[in-house]
Amino acid sequence: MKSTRPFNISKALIILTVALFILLPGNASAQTDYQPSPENLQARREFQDMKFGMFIHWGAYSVLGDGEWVFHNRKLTVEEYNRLPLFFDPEKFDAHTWASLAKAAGMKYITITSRHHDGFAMFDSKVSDWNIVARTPYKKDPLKMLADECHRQGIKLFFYYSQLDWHNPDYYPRGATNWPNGRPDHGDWNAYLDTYMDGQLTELLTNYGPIGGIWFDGMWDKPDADWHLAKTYALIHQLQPAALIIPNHHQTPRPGEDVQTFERDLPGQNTAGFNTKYVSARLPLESCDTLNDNWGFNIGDSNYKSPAELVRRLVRTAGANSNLLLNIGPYPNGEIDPEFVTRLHAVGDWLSKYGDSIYGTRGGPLAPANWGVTTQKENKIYIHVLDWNAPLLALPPIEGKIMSAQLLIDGSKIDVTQTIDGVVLKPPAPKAEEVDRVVVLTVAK
Ligand code: FHN
Repeated sequence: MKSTRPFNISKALIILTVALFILLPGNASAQTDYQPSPENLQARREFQDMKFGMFIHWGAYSVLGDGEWVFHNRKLTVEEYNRLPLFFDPEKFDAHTWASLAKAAGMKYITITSRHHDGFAMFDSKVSDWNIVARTPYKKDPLKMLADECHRQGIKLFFYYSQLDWHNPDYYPRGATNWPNGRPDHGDWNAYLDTYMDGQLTELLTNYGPIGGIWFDGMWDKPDADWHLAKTYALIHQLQPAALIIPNHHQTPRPGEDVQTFERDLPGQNTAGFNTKYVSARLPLESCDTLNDNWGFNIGDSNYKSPAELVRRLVRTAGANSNLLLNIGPYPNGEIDPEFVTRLHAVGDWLSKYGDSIYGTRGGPLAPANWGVTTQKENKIYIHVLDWNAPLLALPPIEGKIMSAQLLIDGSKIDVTQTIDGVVLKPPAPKAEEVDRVVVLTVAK
């Protein structure tokens, strides 16, 4: 029906002003006119196909073996924390070993902290000498070595970048995690974003070859600040159009962002309490979690998840149409805890047999349930039976005629009945050591 209300000129002016403001660079509302390039759209699809990545939290903080928040948790001053890099000397770091471990685990990408909230750059930065090359006895750039090795081994490398900074005086006004650590009560916020942060991002996007993207974290420290997102996002997309912007701000995705990520949660569940329940139907999804309880190396944390838990987590994540980014915190000397290594190998062994039901798939036609989840690829539907002991499994209706049902592990035929009311499967009894009975349905298209 046509509106009979008179045209309200002042309302129109407000709308126009807001629209102009949003479109101006340097605004918090992100890259509103962003049209992902064809390379970016292709990179998003490839990202979804990869399904499993290695998250690495590693920095000067690893030396204290007390997690990546140690600067904040111990309420150290900047002067005190400045001593830490003096004895950070990761002489056992070997990029080949790290990338090979990711590969053996069946992981297709690595996301590593290029700098965490302590602001300490783990790369050769000319923007500030608060970095591993200038301040440590090691004097080398591990990210360069890792980038080169990842390129050699065909692993995509993403850089985690903390927008929150506990060290730089220009991170001012301070945010929710602020404590008096000796920084002056003034600072140049615009310089922090436009010169420091964008300067370092430019380095990361020009000195390390093609990278997978930037994984942002820390905006939640100052949720109402103007983060100049439009400017920063445009810079990244201009430097490397295929690079994906993955923001861990725990909010609804904004224009210019390429992946929606969730922390310690399956998309939409918000069991962690700080994630949004909104799940994008448009963007690839990712969920990150720790292999034990910590992100950065914590010497007192032996609460490792078992291989079966890890596999189930991966399967449930894929069933939720999402990638899993699984974290390890290497030792300060560059070695990786053998407990991580054995568990990652076990997941890799499982993937070498069941990978068809994970890689390249999307969430399947049935909603995740207690019994399990589904994934799908072309004309195959993978039924992941995770927790079901009865002889018959009754499922809701599945579209398309089911031509066959087979166990993925050995191709043996499974009895299947399909009616308009649903599908009934007769899977074999679970084996003691089996974490996931995968039944492959081939569906006529
Ligand atoms: O504070 C960080 C934390 O140290 C870690 O990096 C995780 C990884 O998702 N993100 C932040 C909390 O949201």
